[in-house]
Amino acid sequence: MSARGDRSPAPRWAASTVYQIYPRSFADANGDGFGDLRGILGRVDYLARLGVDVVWLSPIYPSPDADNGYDISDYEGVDPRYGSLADFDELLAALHARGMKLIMDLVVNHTSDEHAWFAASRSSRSDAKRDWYFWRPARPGATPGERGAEPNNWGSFFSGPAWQFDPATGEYYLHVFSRKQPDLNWENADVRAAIHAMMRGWLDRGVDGFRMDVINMISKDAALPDGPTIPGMRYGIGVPHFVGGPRLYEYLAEMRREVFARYDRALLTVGETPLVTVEQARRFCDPEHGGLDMVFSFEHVMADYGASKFDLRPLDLRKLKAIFTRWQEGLADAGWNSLYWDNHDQPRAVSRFGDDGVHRVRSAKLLATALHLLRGTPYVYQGEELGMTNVRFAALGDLRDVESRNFAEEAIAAGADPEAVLAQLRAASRDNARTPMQWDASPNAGFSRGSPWIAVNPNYREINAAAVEADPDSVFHHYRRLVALRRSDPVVALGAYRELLPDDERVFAFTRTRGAEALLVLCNFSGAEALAAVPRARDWAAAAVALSNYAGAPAMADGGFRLRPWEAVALRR
Ligand code: TEU
Repeated sequence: MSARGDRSPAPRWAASTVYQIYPRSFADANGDGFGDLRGILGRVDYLARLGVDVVWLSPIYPSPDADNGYDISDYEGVDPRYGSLADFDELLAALHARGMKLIMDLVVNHTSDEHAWFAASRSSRSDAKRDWYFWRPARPGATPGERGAEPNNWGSFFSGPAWQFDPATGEYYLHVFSRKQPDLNWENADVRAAIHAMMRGWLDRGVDGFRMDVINMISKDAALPDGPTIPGMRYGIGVPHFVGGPRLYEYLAEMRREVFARYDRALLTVGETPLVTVEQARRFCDPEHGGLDMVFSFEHVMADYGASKFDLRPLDLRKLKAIFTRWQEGLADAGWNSLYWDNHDQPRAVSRFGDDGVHRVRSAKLLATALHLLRGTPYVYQGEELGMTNVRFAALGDLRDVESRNFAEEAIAAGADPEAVLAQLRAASRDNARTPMQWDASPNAGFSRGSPWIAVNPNYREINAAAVEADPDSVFHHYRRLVALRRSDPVVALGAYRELLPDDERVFAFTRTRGAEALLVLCNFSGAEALAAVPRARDWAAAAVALSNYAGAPAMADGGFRLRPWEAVALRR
């Protein structure tokens, strides 16, 4: 990365929009029911029409697929189900030819248990790669392999303990995700060097950067101590001992030296950092520390959590707004925000924060407006631009995701009512985001001529890309306008953010200003009319509509603007 005068390297991506592709569910060219690289290749013009600047590919590497490719068995190849390295090169060239960049998913907190490194590591206690993972004996006095004998009390994100007993050598290995995802030991310099070499390999191939999976978890407290416990919870909380760990910034500085500093073209680096705080985000983006362009924060997608991520509550808009405002203000002079509602881990935003019934189109556009007119780099997840919705899964057996399935299994074993568990997963399962992209009204939504690996959402006849591209008033064209506006309008890209009505329960109102230019953004997060009582509303009476999900500006009323149901409007002065 080239040196820059200012503290924050990120404004480089201020005018850019990123599009996330989840390859297994995007487009299937060979009819095996599974998306592939040639399928994506057939849709690059669609991406160009949407106008996005950067494509992020979720993992395409060889994988036994315990976690849909986030369990990698070979970092240097392409899984044959996705195609070949030659297909990859062709896709990269096709994107570059259209002025788009490509970033890869970098999943280096853990490998698959079927990676050759782990196969060697587990083969014997004296193997040269033993120390590449975390191997520990049973708790003193406990019988190895028995319940409660795990080296510490941490639970896995995907249910059960974070340790798996391996009878071959009589020890346990650590996996903070599934047991098929053993954690790499970054304390070992050879591990780090192997990862750096792999990263250089992809950059030499021409990729433009990385989305770095759970990168804030790579440094663990070497003592691996027990975590705090909560009454009623079966496992301790390991998070304080492995999120934002002691050597994290040192590892990132080394990665910058060994990898990124060797390239003089613009590379995009975005850290996926669950539980990250504003302070940490500033540090991640500081060239002297993390050196990343930006990180994904999670607070806004946890705003509706009840007791857990599987206990979603109706959104309290004030809480959501306070989170956005804290992040906007906290990264105003350093660091840079990543802006997202949807990704492959989140239920569909229009179902969760909007209204996927009668107001689906309007509320999908509102969510897009509220997010894309913030300061930061927006990410669009495949299908979001169609207004794709959650799925009404008929039975637990319809779910494919390891997190959802393990959760259901554990909850039901503990006595939960299966119907209640299904209801929880309908709202919260990651599979809501993972059903096939809806291209048209033909069978399987035009995703595949075979049998899709997960069922298509039955609403594809109404909600699909062919329909939205043909309709100038669609969610797709609204996203297209937002992407274009960000590129053409420095107020959108760089303007300062100020929130106006923090206590309003239904209206999200903010301004973006830069010199004499200003935008006023008003979003009514409800299906009823709402008064946006912004201070000095009259000053905006003659303002032009820069973008709206209704025809015409909202009516002025005493003390503000009268917003229609789910109305989202940006006024320019
Ligand atoms: O996710 C990290 C993560 O912590 C969560 O967002 C995750 O989705 C889970 O729901 C926690 O409860 C990343 C990837 O995006 C995800 O798909 C992978 O499963 C995970 O890491 C492991 O690689």
